[in-house]
Amino acid sequence: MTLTVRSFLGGDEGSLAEDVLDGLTRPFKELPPKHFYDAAGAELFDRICDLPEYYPTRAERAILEARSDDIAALTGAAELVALGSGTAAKSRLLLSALAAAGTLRRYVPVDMTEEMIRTTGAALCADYPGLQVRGIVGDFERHLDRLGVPLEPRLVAMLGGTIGNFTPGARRRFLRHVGRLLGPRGTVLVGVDLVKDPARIEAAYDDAAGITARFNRNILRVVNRALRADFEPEQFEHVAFFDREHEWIEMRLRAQRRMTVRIADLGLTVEFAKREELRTEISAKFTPRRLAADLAAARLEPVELLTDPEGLFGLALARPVAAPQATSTRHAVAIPA
Ligand code: AVI
Repeated sequence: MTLTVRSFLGGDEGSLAEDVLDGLTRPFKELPPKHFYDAAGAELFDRICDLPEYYPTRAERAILEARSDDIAALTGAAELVALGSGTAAKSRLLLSALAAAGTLRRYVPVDMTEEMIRTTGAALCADYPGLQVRGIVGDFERHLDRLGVPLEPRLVAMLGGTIGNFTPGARRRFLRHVGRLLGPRGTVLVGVDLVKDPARIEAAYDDAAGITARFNRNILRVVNRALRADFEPEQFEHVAFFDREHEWIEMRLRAQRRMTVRIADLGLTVEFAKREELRTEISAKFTPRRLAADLAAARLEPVELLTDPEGLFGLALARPVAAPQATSTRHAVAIPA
């Protein structure tokens, strides 16, 4: 069995402190969404994925179930890099297709949780004989350069719609960075939630059971625990709305009353006015045109945009601009230039 795991998280403890200092001392307060995901946040997110209102997970899975063989044929990948690999449930669909096509040699999961990488890595080694698993414990926003030399052709997958949680500039920079790591024959597969009826999108981020509201407030619990702060999460109301101009969902936490919050480890006191809002997440929704513009800005060219039958979600396959053409038209939606 060839499972190796390297961790790059050692000196990164400062990231939350820096983000809190930066984000809570601005006139419009903001915290980056990556801090939702402690153990409780990850569990709440898993529950979100099963909610009737939250369509992205099911739609993306439907695409992977229907089209992984096509993705394997188009990419011919020997190496699958999964950014934010989690339990590898979706990666398995790609791994099986690549194994069936006879090209699969290496799987590189990148995730913040070492235990998850070790457990899933061991299971994958058992299920896919001969597979090398090289786990990277890290934050893919900061540790992308640790992927090492590609085993070509490399396929980098960023599933789940996580790319939508980046601000537009960061999103393009990130895609450009990924593009540089692909090698000449590499491809990137990005999960993108598509623009649709705003009511449907808003329901997905404000479910009837209140799980997303708990997930949203959890970020305050993370700050309380890690930085000895005294936020009262229940005193913040969950807000989720679709911003039609930017075509993104915004999640915010709205103070129910005037509050003074002490963050002991930072020696910081933060004032909230009654009804003041703290932005905790944007989740961009894509049109084919916007996607094409982002890919072009990242020096990537579209190969295909695969969608589910309802057209809710897309998987965009792209390659570096200079790479030779791969073609397929089956069930494809053209991405306008
Ligand atoms: C992880 N990410 C793609 C999710 C999303 O839909 O933007 C996070 C999420 N936030 C609320 N619900 C789910």
